[in-house]
Amino acid sequence: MAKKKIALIGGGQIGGVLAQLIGLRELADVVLFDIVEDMPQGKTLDIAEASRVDGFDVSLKGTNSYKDIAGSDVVIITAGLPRKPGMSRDDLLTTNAKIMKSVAEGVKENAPDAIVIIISNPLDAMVTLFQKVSGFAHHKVIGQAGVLDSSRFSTFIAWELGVSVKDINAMVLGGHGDTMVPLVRYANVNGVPVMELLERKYGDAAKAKEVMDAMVQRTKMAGGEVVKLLKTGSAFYSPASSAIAMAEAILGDQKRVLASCVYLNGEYGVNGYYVGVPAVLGENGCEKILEVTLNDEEQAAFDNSVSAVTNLVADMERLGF
Ligand code: TXD
Repeated sequence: MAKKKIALIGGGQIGGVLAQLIGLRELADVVLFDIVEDMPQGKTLDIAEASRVDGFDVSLKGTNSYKDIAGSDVVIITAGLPRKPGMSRDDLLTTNAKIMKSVAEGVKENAPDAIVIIISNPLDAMVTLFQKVSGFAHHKVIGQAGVLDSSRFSTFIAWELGVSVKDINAMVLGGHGDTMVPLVRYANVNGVPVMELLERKYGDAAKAKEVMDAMVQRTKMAGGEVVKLLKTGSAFYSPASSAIAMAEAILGDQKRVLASCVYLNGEYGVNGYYVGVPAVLGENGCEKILEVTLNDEEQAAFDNSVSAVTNLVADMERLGF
C-alpha cells in the first residue's frame, strides 16, 4: 500500500506537535508548510532526527512552498494567530480570515483532492471561509473542535468520579465558543449515566447538579483556562491529538463517530452552516451526520450556539470575506 501523505499548513505550536504525532504513529509522510522561512525545515529536521530513537520511518519535509503539498490525502490547517490572554476567539477573526483565504487558495491549487481538517480559530468561521474560497465539497472540509471539547469534558468527569478517562463517553455539540453545548444527559461511564453516579456519590440530586454545572462551565471555558496559565499562546497538545484522531479515522476509513464541525443541510434544523455535531468520519470525509434527540433545554442551548455561529459568519461577511 502506498504511503499516505499529510500536509500541515502552519508550523507553529500545534503544527509541530501534529508532525511529531504523525511520525510516532507512522500515519503518513508529512509536509510541514509555513510562511516563516527555515522554521518548518528546522522542526521537521528535529523530529526526523528522533526517528531512530523512537523507531519510526516516515518522510518529514519542511517547506515554504505550496507546491510540496501536492498529492496530499489529508491537509490539516493551523495557520493563524492564537489567542492572547483576555482575547476572545472572535477577536482573531479579521487577521485569521486573511490568512485562511490565502491558505485556501494554496490548497485548492496544489492539493485539490485532499480532505481538509481545520483547526485555526475562530473555528466555525474559518471552516466556512475555507470551503467558500476553495469550493471543495462540503463533506471534505471539516473543523476540529468537538473532539477536543468532548475530551476536556470527559477528563473533568473522570477526575470527579475517580475512574479511568478511557471509560467516559461524553460529547459536546455546537460552535467552538463559550456557547458550546456539553451533552450532560448522554454523558456516561460505560453506559451508566454520569448524573446517576454523581447522585450516588453525593446522595443529593441538587449537589450532583451543582457539580455537573461546574464541570460544564469549566469545559466551556477550558481553552481560556489554558491560555491564562500559559501566558503566551493557547492549548496545543490536545488540539493536535484531537485532529490526529480525525485524520486517522479518515485515512483508515474507520467510520468513527467524532464530534466535528461539519456542514449541516437541514440536520438539527440548521441549513447551510458549519456547526459541531456527531459525524461519521471515513475515507470520504464526513460521511454521515448522526442526529441526537435533544430535549427542550438542550435544543435551546444548541439553538443559542448556532446563533453565535451564524452571527460570527455574518460578521466575517460584513468584513468582506
Ligand atoms: O480546538 C481548536 N480548534 C483550537 C484552535 C484549539 C487551540 C488553538 N486553536 C487555534 O489554532 C489557535 O487559536 C490558532 O488560530 C491556531 C494555531 O495555534 P498554534 O498554537 O499552533 O499557533 P502558532 O504557534 O502561532 O502557529 C501558527 C502558525 C505560525 O507558525 C505562523 O507562522 C503560521 O501559523 N502562519 C501561516 N502559515 C501559513 N500561511 C500563512 N499565511 C500563515 N500566517 C501565519
